[in-house]
Amino acid sequence: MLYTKLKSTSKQLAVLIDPDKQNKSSLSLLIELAKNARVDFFFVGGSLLLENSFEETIQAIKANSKIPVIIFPGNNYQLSAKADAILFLSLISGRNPEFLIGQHVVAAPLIKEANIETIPTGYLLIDGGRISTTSYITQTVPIPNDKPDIAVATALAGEMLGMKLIYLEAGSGAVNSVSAEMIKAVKKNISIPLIVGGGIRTAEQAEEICKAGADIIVVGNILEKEPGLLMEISLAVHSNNKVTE
Ligand code: 1GP
Repeated sequence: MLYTKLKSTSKQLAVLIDPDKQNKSSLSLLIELAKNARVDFFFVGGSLLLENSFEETIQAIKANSKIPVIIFPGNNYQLSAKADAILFLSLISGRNPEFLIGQHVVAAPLIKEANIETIPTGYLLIDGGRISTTSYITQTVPIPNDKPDIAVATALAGEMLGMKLIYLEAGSGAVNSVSAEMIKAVKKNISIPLIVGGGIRTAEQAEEICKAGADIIVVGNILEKEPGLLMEISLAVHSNNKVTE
């Protein structure tokens, strides 16, 4: 069960792969860098995919590494039996029924058929300083970044509804990542693992976000431009584990 690994007390790093943004050679390079940097998970998906390379991407990762692959779906088309698990995301910061339950109804029988681990995840979109693709596609308004109370109440409701993870998302390529203040407030109030992503570009940011209480850090966009940053970001995340390991 991957959920057991997701809820480990160690800080962990997930690399988000948007299949549209990778070609064969950039993907192989990223996989090798991820292995060297001891990345904990690959997340695969995107709010909007224009090319049909989702399955192929997962296959390439599975063929070349043992790092678990978790589907981070933008919609119910993003499904593959080759993945190890899927984040069954409900966009609980929004009020669009399609992304709260609609897509899930369509996907559920297909996920059952694919027989992969399903991890119910409360997905909260936080204002990252510009309109994100996720916000536009889902037609939902993000939680203002200076309103930690709204994030806390929403995350709590997610946990009370039985969700197993909370994901604070500033949006891919966000100008501002989720604030330390909001992360601290949410972490203090929930007892399930907290994932934070969107706009994390440096090791310092990753470290600050871990220290604020994130359990799993997600980095995507910057690695498409500067894959070489992966090692230092990974060291920053994993250095938080030294005392307990
Ligand atoms: C987006 O949280 C992820 O869904 C990662 O964001 O691409 O900005 O790293 P970036």
